[in-house]
This record gives sequence, C-alpha cells and structure tokens, in this order.
Amino acid sequence: MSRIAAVDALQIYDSRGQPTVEAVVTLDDGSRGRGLVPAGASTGSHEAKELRDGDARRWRGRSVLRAVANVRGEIAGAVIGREVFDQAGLDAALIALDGTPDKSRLGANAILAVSMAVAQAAAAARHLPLYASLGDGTGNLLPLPQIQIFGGGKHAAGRIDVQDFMIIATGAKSYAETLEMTHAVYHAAGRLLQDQKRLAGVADEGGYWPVFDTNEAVFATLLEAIELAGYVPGREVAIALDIAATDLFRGGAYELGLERRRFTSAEFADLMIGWVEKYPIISIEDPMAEDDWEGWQRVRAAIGGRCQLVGDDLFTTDLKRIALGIEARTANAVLIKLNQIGTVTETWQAIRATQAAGWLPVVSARSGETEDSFIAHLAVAANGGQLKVGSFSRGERMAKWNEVLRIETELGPRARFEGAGIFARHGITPAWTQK
Ligand code: 2PG
Ligand code: MG
Repeated sequence: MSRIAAVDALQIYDSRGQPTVEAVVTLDDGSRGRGLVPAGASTGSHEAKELRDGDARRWRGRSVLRAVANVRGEIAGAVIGREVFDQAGLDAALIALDGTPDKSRLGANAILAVSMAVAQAAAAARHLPLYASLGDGTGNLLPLPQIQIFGGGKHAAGRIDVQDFMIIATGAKSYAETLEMTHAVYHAAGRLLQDQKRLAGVADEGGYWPVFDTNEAVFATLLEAIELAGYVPGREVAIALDIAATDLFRGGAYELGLERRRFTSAEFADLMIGWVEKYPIISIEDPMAEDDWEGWQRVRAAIGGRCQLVGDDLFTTDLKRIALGIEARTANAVLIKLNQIGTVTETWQAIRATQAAGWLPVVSARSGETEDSFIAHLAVAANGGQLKVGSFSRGERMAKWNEVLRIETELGPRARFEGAGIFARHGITPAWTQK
C-alpha cells in the first residue's frame, strides 16, 4: 500500500515554447511521479478540452494557470490519501470530479497531468520502470516506429498540404536497426532538399520543411532519399502518411491549397486510393476528415487489406468513437494520444479495445511535446507494436526514440520485435510485398 501524500503542479513550456501543465504526485513512502502534458495543433473537434486562460495580455492567452490551480486545489483535495496502485479508481474519481463529458471544467490538461503523475509515482513505489508497472506488467514488444521525414500542414504553415510524410523501416530486424535505417534516410533526404534548394527549415516535429509545387512531387524526393540511403522502397523502407484531412476539409469539400484543387469526398478518397496504388505506402492516417464516415468506408473497402488506415481525428482515442468505427468498418488502426481523451486508464482501454477488434494501435506524440517519454513506455507496456513521435531531430522527439533504446537494452533477451510482421498478422498485405 502506498498512498498519495501530496499533489503539486506548475506551468512549464512545451516544445513550441507554449505553456503547459506539469503535475507532481508524492506518496507517503516518499516516491514521486511527474506528469507533463503535450498539446496538439491539428486537433480533432471530438478531443477532450485543455483549459487555457485566454487572457490576451499574458502569454497571448495561452497560459494554463487555472489548470495548475485546479490541480493544486480541487484535484489535490480529491486524491490525497488515495491508494496509488488503483489507477482506474483514481482516474474514475478525476472524471467524476470534473463532471463534464469533455473534461472542460477542470481541464483535460489538469486531469491528464495528475493521471500520468500517478502512474509514474506507482512505478517509482514499485521500483519498476514505467513500462513494467503500467497495465498488466506483461509488456515486452518493442515498437515499429513511424518517423517523419517531411512535415507540412499546420506544422509548417501549410507549405505542403499533407501533414506528415513518414517512413517505416519494414526491413528492420530490431528496434535499434529501425533507427539506424531512419538515420540514413533522414540525412539523405536533408542533403537532397539542400541540393534542390527546397529546404525551408524544420517543421514542428523536426521533419524537413520542404518547398514543393505539388504534394505528389514530394513522393519522388522521398523515394529518391530512400534509394540514396541504400534501401529498396517498399520492401526495406515503406512510406507512411498523415494526411490530417480534417484540416483540408472546408465548406463541404477537400482542398489541396498548394495545387488549388477541390475534391468531393468520393474524389478525395479515390485520390488516396490512387496514391496507395502508385507508391509503396504501408500506412495512411486520417485520409478523410473526422466526420466523413462514408469517405472512410470507401477508402477502407478499397485498400483496407493492403494499407494500414489509422484514425486520429476520427477516433480521438475515445472508446465510444472507436466502437462505432469498428462497427462501421471505417479504418483498421487507431492513433492513441493520451491528451485526446485525458486519462491513462481511458487511453489504456482504447488500446485494448483496438487490439480486441484485431485492429492496430499506434501510440503517438503530439506536435507540441515535452521532454517526457511516457509514451515510449506506454507503447511497450501495452504491446502496442507501433510508435509515432514525429521526426529524427529535436530533443523532445529523440527523448522518446532514445528511451525505447534504453528499454530494448534493459529487456535484453526478453524483448520482442515483430517489425513489419505486425501488418501481415492483422490482414494487411501490401501489393509490393507479394512480388
Ligand atoms: C497528428 C499529430 C502528431 P497534432 O496529427 O497526428 O503528428 O499532430 O499533435 O498537431 O494533432
Ligand atoms: Mg494525425
């Protein structure tokens, strides 16, 4: 038995220099855990609501001092004295205390900070690393990373419409090898863009921010980078996309601003299907907008057996929306983000519901991140199999990739790595692997 003795919080800054909440939970045995909350930019409208002060005179309205005060006041009052190993009971108490469906009264940022800090404090009290303490303690599957090479959308002033051009090292035999392969491709891509004079900097998640006239032109450069790095596109290194299509959906139509083209839902779905036929794409996230269920069904019916289709804004890590999606056959994978739903327990349940349906969870960071690497542990703890953290630069991204390296070392021979085999096991076989 270890009980919560004190709860504190402070306002810290995220990777974009914006204020965010950090909570500190201390137990009666002296163990301590911290929870640092990330923030999105391309947020789905069904996400839990973070509390921001909105006072334009300070921090441009972005401060989280009320959320911090809620942790130190009401939330501390409700959880001090409670048993720390009862994560589900604690999270349920936080949800009940807030009383709203979207956690908007106390703030999803206030609630999540405490929920994460409780999980960390429990691990500390058990003298276990977080991945071994979270959930049922059976986690040992190292994740296959989705790593961004080019960033666009809301993370790069819309310079290219597609938010993430990523790679998955489908040929890797170990987690460590996925990073070695990513290193080769990331730096080859940077060199290429520089040579082509297309490099405008790095986007919010550390991927290159390229200047292109069409979204499709980016594919050619990415494929060239993969080849330059010495890999066969598709077989050894495949492409993964996050279209973040909710951001492209305006006034009832999809818009590619770069190309000044507008599409109906069916036309945009066909564009996505066409890309999968043309390029070695293993995964597409949010090919359609968050409430375009028909569009999603069209895409899934056409390419669900060949390509991972990940719902991010579509599901917002919400058990109810995931259940609807499973029923309606809209996707075959779910992006998992702690702050979309707001507690560790609900996040864990979302992962388990996804797996129970034979779908794939992809544990993910946000575009506004912190130095905390909770999600690296979460992916391993849940045997999730995949992790998406942005690119291969910037400290807040590398903190997660490096943490998995540490877990790989620590687990030693107990570590499992399924690599791209996870797709075949879930009924996803790309055309180009059958050759
Ligand atoms: C996404 C995320 C992370 P954001 O769309 O998947 O890449 O972006 O955190 O801005 O929602
Ligand atoms: Mg997304």
